[in-house]
Amino acid sequence: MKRRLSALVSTSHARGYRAILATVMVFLLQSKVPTTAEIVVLEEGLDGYTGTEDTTLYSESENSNGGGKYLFSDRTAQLRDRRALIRFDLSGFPANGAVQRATLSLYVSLNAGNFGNVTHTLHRLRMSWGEGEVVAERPPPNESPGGAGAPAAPGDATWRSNLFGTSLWNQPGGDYEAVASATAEVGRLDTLAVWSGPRLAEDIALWLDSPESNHGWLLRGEEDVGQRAKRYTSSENSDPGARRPRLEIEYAALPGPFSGWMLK
Ligand SMILES: [Ca+2]
Repeated sequence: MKRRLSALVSTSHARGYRAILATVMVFLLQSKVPTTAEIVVLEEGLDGYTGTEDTTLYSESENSNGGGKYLFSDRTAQLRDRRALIRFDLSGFPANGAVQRATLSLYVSLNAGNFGNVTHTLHRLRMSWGEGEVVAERPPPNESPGGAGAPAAPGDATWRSNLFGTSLWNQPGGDYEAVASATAEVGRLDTLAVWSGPRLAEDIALWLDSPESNHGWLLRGEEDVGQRAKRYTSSENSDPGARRPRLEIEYAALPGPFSGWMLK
């Protein structure tokens, strides 16, 4: 059964209830009382959800594209690297939820040379960053899809800055966990790229326990061969047929009076 976020749950309450939940879950599992599986779907604009932040880092400049309708990842034909950042606000997640599975899907709207089977990895970010309102796409006659970005505004994330004009990453290109949380073989134009696996679910569980550590993920390619860059639709995209970034979280929910939906 699918349910979607419709109200915020107090973080402090959530922590307290989660501790109780852990104890009760152990009891239920030992006593073989069935729990129900639920799925939360987070997608910008879906059922009023507005918690997605996403942008692109450009290796050759201090450009950004936080307000643009596309995200970019991997190496271009000019041997310039792009990395996408994406974060979902989880503050409305049910307090009775024990995360079992997480899946991120992104829609491929263009790829250089239309190469398929390009490996892109998601890495948990270790530092906060800013999504500004810069829009890099330009209409005709100087049309541009935004692949080179546009000059950053204060507070934007760029290749060197987590917050442009205020602070820098410790490592240019973003501070992230070296071990990938998930890997996907990304296909061609008009396909969905899907990341999942236990480490992705562990990231979600970590962020639910420590909301201040939720800086989202960095998406990068292998960056070893040119013309492998992919263009994905961002959370600002409203093109017909395109789909915004979607995070689905499957969790075990306690039945009866312990239901987190009662905490609204
Ligand atoms: Ca954005």
